[in-house]
Amino acid sequence: NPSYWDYSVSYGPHMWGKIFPQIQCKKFQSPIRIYTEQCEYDPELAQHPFIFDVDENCCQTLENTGHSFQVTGKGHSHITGGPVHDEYQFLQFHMHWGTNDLEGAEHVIDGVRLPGELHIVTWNTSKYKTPQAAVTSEQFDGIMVFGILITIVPSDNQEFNKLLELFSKITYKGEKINLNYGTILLKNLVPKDIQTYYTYDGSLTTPMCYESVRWIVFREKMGLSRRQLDQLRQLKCICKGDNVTNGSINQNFRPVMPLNGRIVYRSFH
Ligand code: B30
Ligand code: ZN
Repeated sequence: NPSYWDYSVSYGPHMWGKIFPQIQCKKFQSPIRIYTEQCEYDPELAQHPFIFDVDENCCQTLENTGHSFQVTGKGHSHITGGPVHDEYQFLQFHMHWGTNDLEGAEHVIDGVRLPGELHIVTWNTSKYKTPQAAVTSEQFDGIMVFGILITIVPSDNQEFNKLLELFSKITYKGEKINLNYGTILLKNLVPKDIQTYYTYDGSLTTPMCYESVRWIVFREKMGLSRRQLDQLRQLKCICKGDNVTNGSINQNFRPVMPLNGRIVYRSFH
């Protein structure tokens, strides 16, 4: 398959530009390195606080996409505030992690690479008719992705455990289940402080790497235990029955991309 990609040596991030020549020419890619001291403090951001008005019914399916797990939703959410003055709606969340605890996050902040990063993807319902139109718009207001970095803590994250308990049903690529009303509460995965963040214009971190993203990287992190991170590494990037020895998704992050003169703003002093 000429449009196949993954995170391996042959089909991974360093080959994406060869597999999809369009990606090679793009200049405003994600993820990036962020240095707090080099960011520009934008006092305007505090004038438009984020409001996450998300319904309990917002998370509807859980699937193994072959490159991560993904919880998808529909309707039932209104996300406003922040740098773009439009209304956004929850689309999906997924995560990136590594083979070990020293890697996995996509954004590197002040030189530190954390073991994982959760991405909450929302699309601009004020300007676009469909999520697809927003994702492929190549306009930085198309989608807003909220990045939440993961740190290791001694005890389990209880809300995240509800998700991990269902992983036995989505071990293989393509497996998908419906979530009962209220099984996963998006509200409980969002940090307490959503007003302290970094923000910049960038791209999807997976092919086709469309430059349609206003990134929001929260300063507050999410704690997961070592055991919980190990459970993520058990998910498989192969289909059930495929004759492959390992096939685990044990590394699904893209390396940092050049800033190319972009300014990263911060909402805090
Ligand atoms: S990320 O947050 O920058 N990692 C998409 C959204 C956010 C990110 C990456 C990708 C996205 O919407 N991709 C297009 C849709 N996908 C299907 C999917 O959502 O599961 C197509 C694909 O990539 O083959 Cu994976
Ligand atoms: Zn992502």
